[in-house]
Formats: sequence, C-alpha cells, structure tokens
Amino acid sequence: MLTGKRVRIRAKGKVFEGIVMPSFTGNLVLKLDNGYNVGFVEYELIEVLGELEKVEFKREILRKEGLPDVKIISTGGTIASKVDYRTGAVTSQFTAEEIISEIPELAEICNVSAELLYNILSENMKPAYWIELAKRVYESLKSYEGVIITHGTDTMHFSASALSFMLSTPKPVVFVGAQRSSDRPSSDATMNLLCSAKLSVSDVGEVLVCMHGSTSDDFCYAHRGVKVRKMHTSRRDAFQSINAKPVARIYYPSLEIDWLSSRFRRGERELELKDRLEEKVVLIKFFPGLSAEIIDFFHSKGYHGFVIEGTGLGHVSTDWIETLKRVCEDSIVVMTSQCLFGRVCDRVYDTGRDLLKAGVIEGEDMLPETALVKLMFLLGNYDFETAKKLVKTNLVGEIESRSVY
Ligand code: DAS
Repeated sequence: MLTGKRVRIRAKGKVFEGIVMPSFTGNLVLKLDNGYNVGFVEYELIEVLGELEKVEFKREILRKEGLPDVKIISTGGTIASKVDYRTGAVTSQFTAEEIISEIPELAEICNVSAELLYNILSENMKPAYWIELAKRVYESLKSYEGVIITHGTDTMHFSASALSFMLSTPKPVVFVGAQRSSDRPSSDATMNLLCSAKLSVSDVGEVLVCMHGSTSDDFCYAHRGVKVRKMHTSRRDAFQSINAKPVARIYYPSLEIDWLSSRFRRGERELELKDRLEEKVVLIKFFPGLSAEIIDFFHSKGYHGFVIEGTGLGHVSTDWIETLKRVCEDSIVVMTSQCLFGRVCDRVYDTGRDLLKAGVIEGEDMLPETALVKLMFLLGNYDFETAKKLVKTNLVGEIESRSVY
C-alpha cells in the first residue's frame, strides 16, 4: 500500500517524485512538490523514499493585548473545504478554528474567535438559515469589533443581501469565500480572509462581500452586500459590484484600504435586528413563450410576492398583462431586468406602460436576487401597503438614485 508514502517513479521516460494520494480509479495519483496532483496509468516504481509522518498541528490561537476582537462565523463553502481524495471532489470540512490556525497572519490584525454555525455548500442555504445567521451576527456585534462570515460563493450575494436588510449594523460584517479550496496552489482563501480581517477592523458599518478584485493576488474588492453578484463560475475575481462602485479596494499584501465610494461609517447606525422573512416570495425569469400560468400557480399556492426578471427595460409578453393585473390586487409584483446592468424603466414602451397600469412596480436598478430578498424582508416585517411603498425606497444602498455605472 503506497498511499501516504513519498515515492520516485518513471513514466513516459521521465522521473517524478511525490506523495501517493488516495485513488479510487486504480491509477497512481502523486501530489508533486509544487502542490499539483498528477495521475499515472502506467509507471515504474523506482524507489519508496519514506512515509509521511502524521502531523496533528494545532496552533493555539494567540491573543494579543490591544488588538481588536473579531468573530469568524463559519457556514461552509469552498473556503472551508479541501479535496476529499475518496471522491476527488471538494467538500466542506474545515471548522473556523482550523481556518484560523492555518493563517497565523490573522493574529497580526485582530484577535479572532471562531464559531461553526453550518458546514454546508451554499447551494443548500435557505431563508431560515439566513435568519439564524443574522441572529448570531447580531449577538456577536454586541461584543466584537467586527464579524467575518465564511460562506460558499454560489449564493453569497443572497445571504449578504438578507443580512443587509435584516441587520442595521454600526460595525463591519464581512462575507468571504473562495473559488479554490485551500489545499490548491491557486487558492484565494488566505488572501480573501486577510483582506476581510483588515476590513472587519476598519471604519465601515455595513454588510460587505470581500473577494479577489482581479485574477492576480494584488487586491480584493469590498462590495456592498446588496449590489454584488457572482458573475463567473470559476475566476477568482468572479464577484462584481453591479450598478455601483465597490466600497473599497484592499491591497495585498500591504492590506492598505482605498475607499472608493460613500459608505456607512463605524458607529453611524444603531445595532438593530428585524429577523422575519416571508418565504412565499418567488423570483421568475421570463423567457419567450413562458406562460403566465406560472404566476397563477404560485398565487394559488399562497404566494403574494413576485419578482420578475424581465427583458430589457423590464418587460414580459403582453399575454401576461391580464394575469398580472388580477394578481396585483392582493400581491406585490416587482419588475427587474435580465440585463442586470442599468435601470428598469417601464415608461418607454407600451408594454411597460401597460405593466405599470396593471400595478407592477419598477425595481429601479436592483439586482433580481436582491429584489427577491428585499421583498421577503418587506413582507416579513411590514404591513402590505407599507411594504409596497418601500419597494422603490432605498433602505441600505440597494437602489442608487442615479445610474452612472
Ligand atoms: N458550491 C460552492 C458554494 O458552496 C462552493 C464555493 O464556491 O464556495 O457556494
């Protein structure tokens, strides 16, 4: 059994040296000294060079007097994952404690306490988990200088929007993830976490997302939680601010912060939590030929909140107008755009004017996902008429007064 042993082999006329990894394909998988894994179907074993000693390193987390106290709440995702050689897939495994002990530089920025809330991939997040997370962050903000939330990247902008609406925070709440697991040479986890730690002790009081700002390791962006979206499946700079500038650029490795746009300052707002969300709100992406029956289906299931991701300036087929007119009598229907960039304006074309007459509300320059979470929040915490009025009211930066980007 070669697994865990360091070996030297010959394959295709070349000599390779590395550590034998678990493999379920029958091929030999070597982890080379550069961190990459290489598989071999045919090879000649030259020499077994030694056995990996089991390393159970557990750095206790050093506290430094005078440094601000920050809480890391871990929910899972790639940032808390490593390759599971049983399957070759990346699975959520690290606890917040383990993440911290892997990055001793954190102790230069702040004293970090860790809390494991979930260890899930973020496609498995639910509104009920957002509420639980908001409550844990709210409690942490009473005694810590800032809170970092490690989270999967797929639905991070949903969770960041949810906490942006539910929590009025006088301190930084920073969501951070990674596109590459920390056991890969190209991992972005360490840099994203260090930039997040710097943000968590800085002069800002709102919910932010901190991820790579370019494909290099030169800076991270801090994006407003209600103006950010994951825009690429795999690039490390997948997150982009939409219809707004990023709040800040954090240079690496200097960790200097360059503030790029207006922001809530530390201490500017009181700490408050509104912890209810109406889950019977649906986001529907319109496409040519989609029947308005989908609206009737959800309405018949007791849904009274609809966000439509319409085409262009905010349109759907004129076949939908009658259905929307009927549903708007006892529901809130918000129109957003599949273009993502720009602003919905239903006053240019007939279709848009008919939608407004039917009672549909323009979602301004909100992202569809942010509008969905906002409507869950409004219907969960306000009466129907107030909720309707607040759709087009900017609460936490989700609506920019002018579209300049
Ligand atoms: N599945 C992805 C998620 O948990 C992994 C990641 O990118 O963090 O969102």
